[in-house]
Amino acid sequence: MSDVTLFGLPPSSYVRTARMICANKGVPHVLQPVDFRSADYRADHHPFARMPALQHGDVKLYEALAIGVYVDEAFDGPALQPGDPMGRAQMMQWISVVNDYIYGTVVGNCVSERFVKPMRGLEPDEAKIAEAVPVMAAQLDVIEAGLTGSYLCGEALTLADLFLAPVLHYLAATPEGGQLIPPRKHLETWLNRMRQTADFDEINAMGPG
Ligand SMILES: N[C@@H](CCC(=O)N[C@@H](CS)C(=O)NCC(=O)O)C(=O)O
Repeated sequence: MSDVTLFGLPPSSYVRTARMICANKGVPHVLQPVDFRSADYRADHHPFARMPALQHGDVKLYEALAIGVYVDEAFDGPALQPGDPMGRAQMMQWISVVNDYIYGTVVGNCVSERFVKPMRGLEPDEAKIAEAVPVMAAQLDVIEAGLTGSYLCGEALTLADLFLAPVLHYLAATPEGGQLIPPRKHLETWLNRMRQTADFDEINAMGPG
């Protein structure tokens, strides 16, 4: 039995990424809900007050990519990183794309407006969402063009897919995603393929987690 603990809240897409990495590696984990703004959490797990963080014995890590590389390399199971330099660089490129471009637009400007604000009793900012639509369309076009195989880096599932999937699964549940995703057939097929991966439905359940 593994003793991996992930710290975070279930709706967080980066927590979902870390959980999907564990699930697809075949590493059991416990999800420990946190008050990510608390002084204790900052001191013990994440000095930047974000989620996820990981603890495995004496190992403590934060940042989803660091967690993903650790879980992939410290445990037996299917490799979640390409073995060749170009493949690995391509995987890192996609992860940077998710972190630096996709997450901010899709989660920051659309998903948060559609799901998080209403949960707090606030109205979504329709102008902000409308402004994000063409930006998301252009970003999704890049992914659509890049999806020449079954996964972002060819025929094997990698960490890159596990960074992107929770974000686009959220987007798909918005009216904007309902318009933007279906015409992009490679992307839609990929997302449906990702929905078949280990524990996807449990980890990516909609609604307040
Ligand atoms: N660079 C971090 C980003 C993590 C992150 O932004 N997580 C979000 C949840 S999806 C968070 O902690 N948000 C809390 C906040 O923004 O205050 C990583 O890769 O782990």
